[in-house]
Formats: sequence, structure tokens, C-alpha cells
Amino acid sequence: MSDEKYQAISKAVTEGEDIQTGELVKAALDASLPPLEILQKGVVDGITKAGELWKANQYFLPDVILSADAFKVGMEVLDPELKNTQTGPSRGKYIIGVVEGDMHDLGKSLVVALLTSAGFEVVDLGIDVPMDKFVEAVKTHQPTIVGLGAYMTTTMLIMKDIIKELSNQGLRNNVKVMVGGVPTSQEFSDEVGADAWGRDALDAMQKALTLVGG
Ligand code: B12
Repeated sequence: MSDEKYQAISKAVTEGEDIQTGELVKAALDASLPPLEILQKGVVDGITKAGELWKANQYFLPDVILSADAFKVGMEVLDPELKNTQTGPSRGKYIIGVVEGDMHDLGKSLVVALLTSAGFEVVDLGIDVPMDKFVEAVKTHQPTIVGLGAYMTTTMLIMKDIIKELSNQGLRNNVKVMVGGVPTSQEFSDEVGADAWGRDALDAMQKALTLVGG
């Protein structure tokens, strides 16, 4: 029964049916299905399938844009529920942003939602964030963790430069760095000198909690 609901959400996202996605997510919440499961098995599954169709040349860019819009509507409905699950004390400040030249924001938005639900005070710098803006934000906000997202092989290498610049400016010892995004891996994370890699939003949240000793 719940699997059917998740599949329907996933299909609506893949097909870019934004209004239907919102309605189905709301119905799943009304049926008391867990928000995190709705997210993973419904909304995220749907955009992943759109990505697979794109890779197989069965979807084109406009199709994926519609899927992304439906994904966002689903997230909007889920967001307050995810935040409601927040318990306990603040876990400290977490600055997050997508590196320069990269406009993908769905994965980051998911990470933001889960970090917030875990009690982090998240400062979201958005997409296409120049290196200087990351460095300035670390100086201004003095976060416990800074998270860098990159979703393309052409933008991921900038992460190394940002981490180097944090060191050059004497900021690296006071902040933990996490990296994430489709082309990244644990190996890549080690290579660029990050403190942790987040495979997905849940993993990112768990590793962030580990970094702050929680
Ligand atoms: C949706 C999508 C788009 C949408 C983006 C909409 C939006 N608002 O974000 C649109 C259609 C606009 C788009 C545009 C483009 N895209 Co695109 N896109 C995708 C697609 C299909 C899915 C990405 C996504 O949202 N996944 C769902 C989220 C939930 O997953 P995620 O991003 O992996 O995030 C999770 C983890 O990585 C992790 N995580 C994410 N961020 C962070 C951050 C931190 C700090 C941590 C710890 C963890 C973490 O947690 C997240 C949640 O679980 C991928 C294919 C794929 N396999 O990923 C291609 C893909 C990333 N795109 C690609 C390309 C080429 C492009 C374009 C250049 C296409 C074009 N010709 O214009 C443009 C780029 C524009 C730009 N400059 O950025 C390529 C990149 C190839 C490469 N070089 O590496 C991919 C891989 C598709 C492909 N197979 O070719 N894209």
C-alpha cells in the first residue's frame, strides 16, 4: 500500500507533474507515512529515474527541467515536516553552497532540509558560489562545518582550490569541510583534503553529527 504511494510520487516527479506531485506527497503525509521515506522512495527516486532516462537519450533537457520543478514542489510540501522532526539542542552553524559554475540545487536543498532537521543552523549560500564568497562566509559566520556541493566533473575540482584558500587564509584549522555531489566519492574527498564526504543527504547529516561529536 505504502509502496504504491511512493511509486506514484516517483512517477509524478519523473513525468514532471508538479501539481500532482504536491497532492500525492500531501496525501502520503496525511496517511502518516514517514517524511524521510516519502523523500527517498518517492521524490528522490523520481528525479533519479529522470536522470537515467536523460542518460539513455529518452529524455531531453526540458523534460529534466520539468522533473526538477516537480521535485521542488514535493520538497516544499515535505520541508516543514522534515523540520518538525527537529529535536534537541542546536548543533552549531553549517554553511553550505554549490561551487561556481554549477547550477544544480536539488541535492543541496535536500541536504539543507536534513541538516536543519538534525538541529544545525544552516546558512545556505545558494548555487554558483564564487570561492571568495565561501571564504568570506567562513570569516563572517565562523561555522563549525562548511559543505561544498558540485555535480559535474567540470566543477568538482574547484573544491580543492576552496579548501586550499581556507588554509592560505588561516581558516582551515577552525572549520570542518564536507564535500558532496554526484561525481564525488570518499576517495575524492580524501584527495582534496576534506574532513568528510556525504554520499546522500542522510549520510551527510550523520557524518555532520559525527564531526560535531553528536
Ligand atoms: C536534475 C538535473 C539537472 C537540472 C537541475 C535542476 C536543479 N534545479 O537543480 C537541470 C536540467 C537544470 C540540469 C542542468 C544541467 N546539467 Co544536470 N543533471 C540533473 C540530474 C538528472 C539529477 C541531479 C539531481 O538533482 N539529483 C538528485 C539529487 C537529490 O541527488 P544529488 O544531486 O546526487 O545529491 C545528493 C548527494 O550527491 C548528496 N549531496 C548533494 N550535495 C551535497 C553537498 C554536501 C556538502 C554533501 C555533504 C552532500 C551532498 O546528497 C544529495 C541528496 O541525497 C543529473 C544526473 C545525475 N545522475 O545526478 C544531471 C547531471 C548532473 N547534469 C549534467 C549536465 C551536463 C548538465 C548541464 C551542463 C546540461 C546542459 N547541456 O546544459 C546543465 C548544467 C548547468 C550548470 N551550469 O550547472 C551531467 C553532468 C556531467 C558531468 N560533466 O559530470 C549529469 C551527471 C547528467 C549526465 N549524466 O550527463 N541538470
